[in-house]
Amino acid sequence: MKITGVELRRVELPLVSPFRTSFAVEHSRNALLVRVVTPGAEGWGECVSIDEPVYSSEYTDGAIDVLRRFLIPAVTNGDDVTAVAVAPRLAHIKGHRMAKAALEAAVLDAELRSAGMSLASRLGGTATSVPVGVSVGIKDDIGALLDEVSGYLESGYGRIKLKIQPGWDVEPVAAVRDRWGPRLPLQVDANTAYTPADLRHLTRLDEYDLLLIEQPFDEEDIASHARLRQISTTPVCLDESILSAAGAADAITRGAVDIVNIKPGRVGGYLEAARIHDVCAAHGIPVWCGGMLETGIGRAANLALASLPGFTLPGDISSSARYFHTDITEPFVAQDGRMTVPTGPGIGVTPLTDALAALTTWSEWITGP
Ligand code: SMG
Ligand code: MG
Repeated sequence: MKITGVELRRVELPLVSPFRTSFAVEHSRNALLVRVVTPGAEGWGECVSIDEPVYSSEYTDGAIDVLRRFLIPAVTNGDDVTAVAVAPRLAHIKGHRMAKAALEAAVLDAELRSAGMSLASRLGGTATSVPVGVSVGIKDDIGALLDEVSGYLESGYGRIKLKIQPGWDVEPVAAVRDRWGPRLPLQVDANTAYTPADLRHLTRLDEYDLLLIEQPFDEEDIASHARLRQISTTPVCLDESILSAAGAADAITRGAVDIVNIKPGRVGGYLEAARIHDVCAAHGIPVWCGGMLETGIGRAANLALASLPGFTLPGDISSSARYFHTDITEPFVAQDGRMTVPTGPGIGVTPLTDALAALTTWSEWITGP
């Protein structure tokens, strides 16, 4: 497959309410889309970086720069390209996994649309629908938190994830347990907000029977996650620390992880994400699909990934309406805590022309030499 050109496009989707984590408060999602044009089909990918390098070292202006100067030229140099060849072609560029993932996703989508095969089938997915949960940001007070959780439970989500940070951890967890009881599937995510000095404090969460605690410590601090596993009964899940299948194998070997959150953007693409799934399955480690407030483009592809058999825990794949007034694709809707996996060729969805045009803030068309 030859690539005629690649379009980078920024879209701005205002959030229905601010989303606060231990590292930022987001008011709108400035998503970066990659559209790969080939003679046979077009393909779409979404770069999950955010505006500032506060979740990881990547940020969207940086992703645009590295795509434009280094990544896109490596696939538009006139040679035939296949999706499996994208990562090896980009391997000489260090890091920038989110940017690489978006480009690979777009090439993969174009390839699959030409072949008439769905991404779910390509990755080895088996489920036709997957369990999904919702991620709840940090609130000003417990009352506001309970109101928001209550709304999500009424909408039918089957699992709640609370964002936590020092000063907002035991109290919100206790309040949610108190209100909805021990059977509500509940988990927490700290986005690296704790230090090794907090190890003992975090064991206070054990009495609330959480599904997991996600990434309490720095992404490079594998040792503290291993230590927490030794002193706590709450399963430890890694997000930011896992950047590759080799890294997942290493964390498992070092006894640092019970469960892995797989985000295709964080690990360099859907093909590497599927390899992490395989490594975890081989070690009996359950996985689930993380989220980065994706538009319908990224959400569709995440559903395909989550249809693989090792994805046994609900993904951070909520309805479009959880974040956006208007999505750029037909909206995704969770029903009874599940979402349907798209079956059409490629990712199975395409942006709606009018919505895309209305939300676009910038675009650039890049062709080969
Ligand atoms: O897409 O629902 C979603 C977001 C889920 O909490 C979520 N993601 O660390 O897992 C995580 C956070 C990162 C969000 S930063 C954009
Ligand atoms: Mg996380």
